[in-house]
Amino acid sequence: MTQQTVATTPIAGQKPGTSGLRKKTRVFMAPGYLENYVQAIFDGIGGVAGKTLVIGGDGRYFNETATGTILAMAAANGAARCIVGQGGLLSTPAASHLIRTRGADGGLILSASHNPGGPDADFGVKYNGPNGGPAPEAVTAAIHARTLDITEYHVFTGGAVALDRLGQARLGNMAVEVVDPVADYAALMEELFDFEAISALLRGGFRVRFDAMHAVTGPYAREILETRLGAPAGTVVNAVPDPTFGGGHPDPNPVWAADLMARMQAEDAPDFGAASDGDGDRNMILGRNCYVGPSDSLAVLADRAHLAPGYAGGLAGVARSMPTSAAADRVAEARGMACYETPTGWKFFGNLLDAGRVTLCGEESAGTGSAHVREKDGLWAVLLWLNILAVSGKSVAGLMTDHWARYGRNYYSRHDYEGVDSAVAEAIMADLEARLDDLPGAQAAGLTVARADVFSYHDPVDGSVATAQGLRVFFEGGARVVLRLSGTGTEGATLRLYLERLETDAGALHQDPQAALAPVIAATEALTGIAARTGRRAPDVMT
Ligand code: G16
Repeated sequence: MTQQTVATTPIAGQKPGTSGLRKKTRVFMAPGYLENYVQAIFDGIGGVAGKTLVIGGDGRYFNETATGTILAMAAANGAARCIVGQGGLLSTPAASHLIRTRGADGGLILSASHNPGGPDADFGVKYNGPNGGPAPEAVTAAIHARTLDITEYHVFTGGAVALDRLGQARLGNMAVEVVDPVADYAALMEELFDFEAISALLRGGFRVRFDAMHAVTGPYAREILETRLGAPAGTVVNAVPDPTFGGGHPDPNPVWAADLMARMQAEDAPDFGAASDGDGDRNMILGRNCYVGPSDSLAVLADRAHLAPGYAGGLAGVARSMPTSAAADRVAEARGMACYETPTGWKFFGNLLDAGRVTLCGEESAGTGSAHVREKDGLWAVLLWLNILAVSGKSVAGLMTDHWARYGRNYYSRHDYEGVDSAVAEAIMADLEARLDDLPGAQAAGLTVARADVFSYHDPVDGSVATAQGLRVFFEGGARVVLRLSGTGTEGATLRLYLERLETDAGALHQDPQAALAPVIAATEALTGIAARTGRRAPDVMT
C-alpha cells in the first residue's frame, strides 16, 4: 500500500467566516492536525480528483514540511497535477498569478501573513479558488462545515518530491512541477510597469530601501529591483527568507518596521522606502520624513495609476474596505469612476474584479492591489509608486502635498488593542451595538453623533449579503469611528478602532494625524470606555 486512510475527528477549530486557518505552529504540527484541515478543504471544495493545484507558502517555520504533507494528500486524493514553488516558496500574489496563468483549479497557500513565524509563533493555511483569489464566503462555509464532521483523511506514503529541484516529478499518479517562484511574477510586473522609466530613475541616483523583513518578498524584490531594474546591490535588505523572520514580526507598519521608519527620517535618508509582510501581499510606503498611510496610498494610486502602461487606459473603478478612509472615494468622484465599499477581507473584492467593475482595490490594513491578480500585492504597490514617481518627477512628500491640496486630507489612524480578554472585547462591542439606535444626537467629548449603524454588504455582482461587518459611528462635520474585532489574531481578541476626519482647510493639512484626530479619539473613549474596561492606557499599535 502506498496510500493510507487515517481516521480522524473534528479538530481544526476554524472560525466561521474566515478564509483560512491560523493557529500556533505547534498546533499545526500536532499529529494529524494539518492533515485534518487540508482534507476538510479538499472535501469542502468537492474533492480534488483530476484537479490541478498550486501550492506554496511564505517560508515560515514548518512551511516545507507542510508543503510535502499537502502534496502527499493531494496525490492520495487523486489530484492530477500540483505546481509548487521551489523550496515550497511562493508569495501570496505570485501564487494567485500562477493559479490564473496556469488555469489551475485553485491553490493552497501556507502562511500566517504578517504574524510572526517559528515553532512558538504562528502558522496558517488558506485555499484560493480558480480565479486566484481567497475563497468566497460560500466556499469557506463549506470548508468550515466539513471541519465539523470530518471522519478521515488520505495521505500518499510511497515517496516524496525533492522540493529544491526545479522540474517535473511524480508522486504516485500525480504530476508535480517544481517552479521558480519568482520568474512568472517578475514577467507580469514587466508587462504592467514602465521598467525603462523606473530603471532610469534608479540608475540616476534615486535611492530606494526595500525591507523584505526576512520574509518571502526578498527574492522577488532582489530579482526585480536589483537585477532587472538595476538598483544598487543592497537596495533590498533583510532579503533572505528566514523561518522565524529574523525573530521579528513581518508586519510592514511603523511599529514593526521601526528600523526602516528611523532610516527614512535620518539626514541621509533614501528617497523612497518600502516594506512588505510575511507572504508579500501587504506593503508600507515611505518617503523622506513622510509616511504614506495605506488609505492615502490607495487614493494616490487611484489618481495616478494611468501613468503606468498597465493602467494607461484608465481604471474601471476603485474599491476599498469599509474601515479604509474615504480618500479614494474623493478621487473616484472627481475622476468619474465607480467606487465600492466592501467589508474587511480581500475576498470581497473578487466579484468586483472578476466582473470588471473595478481595477484597483485597497484596505487600511496595508493591502493594495489590482485586477492583475486576485490578492493584494506588496511589491506591485511598490512598483506602481516607483512608476508614478519616475514619470511625475516628484518626491513622495511632494505627491502627498499635491494630493491633499487637490482633494483635502482624510486624517486617519487605526488603534489596535491586542491580546484583550475576549469576553471584555466582545462586551465592549455588544454594549455599543445595543446603543446604536439611541446615539444620533448624543454628545461625546464635544462631538455630536450624526448616525450609527452595523455595516452590512450587499454584493452587487452575486447578490450575497454579509452582515455584522463592524460598528460605525459618524459624527456631525464628517468624522467617524469604526469598531471591529480582528479576524486574524491567534491570542485573545484584538480590538481595532478606525478613526477618520476630513480636513479641507489648506492651512491645516500638515498636522500630526493623532493630534488632528484627538477629538474623535476622545469621543470614542467617551462612547466605549475602552481604557477603563481593558485597563490599557494606550493602544498597542497605532498606524
Ligand atoms: C487579512 C485579509 C485582509 C484583511 C485582514 C484583516 O489580511 O487578507 O484582506 O484586511 O486580514 O485583518 P483583521 O481581521 O485582523 O483586521 P492578511 O494580510 O492577514 O491576509
